[in-house]
Amino acid sequence: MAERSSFVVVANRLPVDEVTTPDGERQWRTSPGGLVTALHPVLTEHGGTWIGWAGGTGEAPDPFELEGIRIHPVPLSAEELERYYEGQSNATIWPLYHDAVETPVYKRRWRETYRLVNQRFAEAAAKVADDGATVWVQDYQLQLVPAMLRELRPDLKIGFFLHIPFPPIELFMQMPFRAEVLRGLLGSDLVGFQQRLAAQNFVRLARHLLGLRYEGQSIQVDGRKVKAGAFPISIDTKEMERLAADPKVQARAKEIRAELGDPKTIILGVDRLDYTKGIELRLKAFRELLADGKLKVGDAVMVQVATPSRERVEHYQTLRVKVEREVGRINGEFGRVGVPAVHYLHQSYSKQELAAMYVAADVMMVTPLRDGMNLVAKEYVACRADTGGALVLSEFAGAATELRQSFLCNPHDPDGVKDALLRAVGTEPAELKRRMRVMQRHLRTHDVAQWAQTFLEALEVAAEGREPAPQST
Ligand code: ADQ
Repeated sequence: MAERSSFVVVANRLPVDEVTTPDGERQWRTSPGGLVTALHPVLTEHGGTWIGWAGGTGEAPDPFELEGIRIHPVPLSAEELERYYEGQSNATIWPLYHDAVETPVYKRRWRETYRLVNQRFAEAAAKVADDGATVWVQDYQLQLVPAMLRELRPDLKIGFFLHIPFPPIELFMQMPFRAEVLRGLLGSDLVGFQQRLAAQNFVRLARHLLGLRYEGQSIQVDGRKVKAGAFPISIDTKEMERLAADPKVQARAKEIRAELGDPKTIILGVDRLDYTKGIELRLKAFRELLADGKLKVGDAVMVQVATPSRERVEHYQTLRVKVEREVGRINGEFGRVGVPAVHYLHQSYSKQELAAMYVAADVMMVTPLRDGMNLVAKEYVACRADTGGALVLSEFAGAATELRQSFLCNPHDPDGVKDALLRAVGTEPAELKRRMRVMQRHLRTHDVAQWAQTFLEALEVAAEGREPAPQST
């Protein structure tokens, strides 16, 4: 039998990409990402395994080792990908958990496949986990895994972290298999959320839906205690600061400014092309400020990077059309030959190029209607060492709890967004630097490594204290 691991991560995606080398050879390499960076030390120290989907459909590659991490691919068929991932995960749960800003779609066959795929992930984890191992399950695609895994392996310490918001009871109650999802999560010893409010929604829901007792953030389930808590995720702050200070990145930032015609103000948006991110309302605020004469083309330019995302899901196709229409409208009305008002880039970029954009931008607009955290806001702050710059940030992003020195706005109020953008543009550089420094200091101590460590320590405590809870009467 293959060696087993004392630490296992279970996530929808593996942190690897398959690439073709110059001599035409297919090779795996780790994909850059905060989660893998944060967990890499823990994984290598414990001979850890990462279980997830490798991309592609059909048979999965055999397990292999890469940079000290054991990689355990889980297969998905084309139909499973459509039903479990695009359907149940991204057309049902994603919109529902984001305040139903788009109408969730409910389909029985999607739920059935979600269950089946979650069972496959749970079985893979049960197979590779050593006696008493720690298993950390990630995100909304795998909410049934904790209970399925506990059923198979009651000896394990099981943690779950939800990267997206957890909705209030009234919304959660819409979901047809709501009790099953909740019981799935309650299979954990510790359930982590981005926000305290989300953890509160969760414990209240446990009482409302299943009649379970709770004390503080601790729920009593079948004679066990399940803890809920807030663990706001963060970025690799040092790495981001290092990138921003890199002379090549600095030079590229200057070049970007020059390419944009050296305007007074560069306003930047960087998001996955997702309807939760508030891209349209940001464009609208910019258009109205141009129409009001409060901003002028040439003085101010907007750059909107919209990373391609979930392109086969209908909500996303509609959004793309709407955003591109709005960009066209603004440029049509306000642009001049060779001087567009908005530069729209539907592309992926390297971390270096993104850092150069952050360094070049005077104002960063992060205006989601709802967002678990929003790492782009944190990345921008980390890149602005000593240079100031302004962050316009939605109150509905998890990051708003921490980044209090940003220009906060309510994205549902167009005038509020316009006002925050104008204040950001008009604030004195000294004041901007002061605000940025406070936020930077926070990110230096609250980085992604600290996030992972805090969660894993809390999981240890939660699982240690797994003495039978008093039976509820
Ligand atoms: P996302 O919704 O994907 O994450 P976010 O937190 O902003 O949102 O992370 C996006 C990441 O992708 C950032 O690291 C950013 O640099 C990168 N990125 C964006 N555009 C890119 C581009 N064009 N090219 C390359 N990279 C790009 C979900 C939740 C969030 C939560 C995170 C982490 O929705 O609320 O903060 O998980 O928990």
